[in-house]
Amino acid sequence: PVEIVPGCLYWPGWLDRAGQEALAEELRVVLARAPLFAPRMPRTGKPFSVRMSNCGPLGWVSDSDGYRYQPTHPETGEPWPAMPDVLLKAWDALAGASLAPEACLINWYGPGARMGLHQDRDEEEFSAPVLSLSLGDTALFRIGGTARKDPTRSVRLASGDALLLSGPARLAFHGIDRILPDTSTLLRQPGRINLTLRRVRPGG
Ligand code: MD3
Ligand code: FE
Repeated sequence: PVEIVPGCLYWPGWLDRAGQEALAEELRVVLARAPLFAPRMPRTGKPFSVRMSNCGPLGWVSDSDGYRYQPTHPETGEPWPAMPDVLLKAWDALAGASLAPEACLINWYGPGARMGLHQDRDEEEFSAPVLSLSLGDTALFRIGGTARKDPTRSVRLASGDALLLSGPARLAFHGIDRILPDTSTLLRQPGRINLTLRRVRPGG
């Protein structure tokens, strides 16, 4: 892997085309049971441009009550579907000896969607890494340091790329500036899916 900033390891093309297609098919099954929802900003109620769902024991949601992890879908009330085995295998291969991931957040970016610079701090466990897998159109990803004003670097995240955030990068500011149109033929519609696998609660 390539180290983008300290603690941010990047594997371009970690999944080959067949692996990407297999994962996309697994996600169609997951999303049929846990449909994408439109999260809203806690204070303003403004919708995110990214749509979301989750799989695994816990899922990240955001509404007027705030950001949190919960075991059920905010609209169906059903438990999140199980994490596909290919995701657990990716975690085993890249996240080292960490305990199994508890949450996989599924972010769907349509052509105009973006995600502002932020830190991920809704977990109780920051010592475990976060693993990201990208599918579909390429994203312009930006990552800096633990202060918002720190300098940033940009990386194009393409379909099949993996990113592992640990140590000093776990609390780094990061975001998605834009999606580059017509950069992948994987998905049935223009856009991008990003998966983030995480531990949420401290483990034993
Ligand atoms: C750096 N997702 O879900 S993935 C998120 O492409 C999120 O959907 C973006 O930021 C996306 O919170 C970026 C790469 C990523 C994921 C988690 C991180 C970078 C990270 C956590 C800490 C630091
Ligand atoms: Fe994030």
